[in-house]
Amino acid sequence: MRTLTIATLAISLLAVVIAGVGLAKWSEAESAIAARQLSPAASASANERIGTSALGPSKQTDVPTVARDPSIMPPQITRTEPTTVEINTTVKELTAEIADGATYDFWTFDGTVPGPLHRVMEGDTVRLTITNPSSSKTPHNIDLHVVNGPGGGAAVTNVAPGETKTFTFTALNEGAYAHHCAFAPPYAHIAQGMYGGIVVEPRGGLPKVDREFYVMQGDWYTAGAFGDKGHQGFSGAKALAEQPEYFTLNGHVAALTSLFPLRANVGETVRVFFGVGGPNIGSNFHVIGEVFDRVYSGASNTFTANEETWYVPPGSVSTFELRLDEPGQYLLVDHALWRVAKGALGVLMVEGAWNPSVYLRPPPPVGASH
Ligand SMILES: [Cu+2]
Repeated sequence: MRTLTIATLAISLLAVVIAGVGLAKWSEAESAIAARQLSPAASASANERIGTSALGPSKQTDVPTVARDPSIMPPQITRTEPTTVEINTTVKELTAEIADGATYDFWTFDGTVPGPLHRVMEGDTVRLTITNPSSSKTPHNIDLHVVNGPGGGAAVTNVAPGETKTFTFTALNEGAYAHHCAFAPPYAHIAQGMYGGIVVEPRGGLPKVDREFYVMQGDWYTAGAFGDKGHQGFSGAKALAEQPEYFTLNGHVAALTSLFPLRANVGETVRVFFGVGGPNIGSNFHVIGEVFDRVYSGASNTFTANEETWYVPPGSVSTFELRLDEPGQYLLVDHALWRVAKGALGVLMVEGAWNPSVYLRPPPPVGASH
């Protein structure tokens, strides 16, 4: 599978800057990405705290990756009357690459990390059916943070391999919410990738936007070090110490850079549902070179206007809206920027005409050909 490394992306983006297309606040990302080039001695020193295991060869994969395309979205709600919505979700335990040349045993909802984004309206009755195929190795369930009731659904959805269960809830509260597997120990199931989002829109739906995206950050505790090739097992010691080797935006280190970069056009309004599966580490979500026009962690009418960086804790989804004013490449980062060196990076590619009234570029050097 062809994937650019983060360092390669950094170099290509730097070339874009030199070419004069421009990338605001580049130095922030550049310095964080440069951390990727730790000296062997520095890497060894960092690894000594928790330890790393030598890896066996990569396993045969069931799918190349579990990375989720952030542009695959359920349609926006336009109706005004509540209805009954059926949600069917199937557990899939899959071996796939978490980074180039490094395989991992994922547990997922419906084969991707995060699982699909579900979308209902305030007041809807939701009938959710979860299936755990007989090929699975372990039981699972689903806890949806939008549910009002013990366990958020987990208590009545325990499914052993080969079982299917259904429960019904009413979506009382507008907002965007996380869901996850809570089968004991829940932190282990989340650490394997079992999380996703559900949006409860107000009656009549959220304001129309030109594009929507769905992104969830996760932290990963692998036996080997970041970048090692081979099969990465799960390290409980690193998880307990909250020392992840990898961060991902959508289930693969390169998911939102080379696999599925976000794409939009100048003048468009964009809504990003950004969540954190965790299990341990929240995200300080920031888009380098843009200001969020509206951010809301709860109901849409509680929005904060004009925000730069917004903390999204583990087990939560917040909504970010922005209007795109200039073309270029905008990096999505966790602004605890060392995490970029471990994979907490995406890119939004924006095409269209330059608007010098918003961002005036310096003239090219004398003698330059352009
Ligand atoms: Cu599970």
